[in-house]
Amino acid sequence: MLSILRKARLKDKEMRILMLGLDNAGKTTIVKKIMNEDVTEVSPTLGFIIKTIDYEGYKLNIWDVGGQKTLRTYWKNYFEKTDTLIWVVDATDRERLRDCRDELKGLLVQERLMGASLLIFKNKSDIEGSMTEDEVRQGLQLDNIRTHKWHILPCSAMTGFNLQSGLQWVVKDAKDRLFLY
Ligand SMILES: Nc1nc2c(ncn2[C@@H]2O[C@H](COP(=O)(O)OP(=O)(O)O)[C@@H](O)[C@H]2O)c(=O)[nH]1
Ligand SMILES: [Mg+2]
Repeated sequence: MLSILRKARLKDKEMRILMLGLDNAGKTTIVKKIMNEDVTEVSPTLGFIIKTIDYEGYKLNIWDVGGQKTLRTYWKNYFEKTDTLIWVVDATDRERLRDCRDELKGLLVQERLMGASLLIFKNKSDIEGSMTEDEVRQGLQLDNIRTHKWHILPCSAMTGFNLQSGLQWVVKDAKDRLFLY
């Protein structure tokens, strides 16, 4: 049933994208940069922000939800009908990579996220000495993921590097799924 509804919405070219990650990963900055907004002043997200982006004829509704530890218990309120989960990783935050992995693992067992594809943004790639794609891939144990179609992309919310490629993957994946079901 859910997958039928999902497909109906994909046919309407409307997608629900849930952007999650630890606090300070750069989620809000990514959304702002995509929207061409000023990224010099971003304050921590306490609740959530929804932004709609028109991309290649698709209407992408992006839910940017606060990632502080105290807010993570509320993430579950946003799972329903998610087409794509964008997991944002701060590539400079080696100390919390394990925490980051555990939170992601916790999401991937959620029944209501089962049909969603997963895009991992390795953000802050503009910062020298930040983790490589391999480090993040291994740290998050991405190769063990069997439940979701996933893809990792290095990006920078500051320079805008690869943000469009990320959206491109999201939309391409949605198109592919229309043929799969
Ligand atoms: N250098 C650099 N800094 C970033 C990048 N993305 C975010 N930041 C900074 O990281 C901090 C947290 O960003 P924010 O978007 O609030 O993270 P959120 O908690 O995940 O929404 C801010 O000071 C941003 O300016 C990036 O790609 N490169
Ligand atoms: Mg935020």
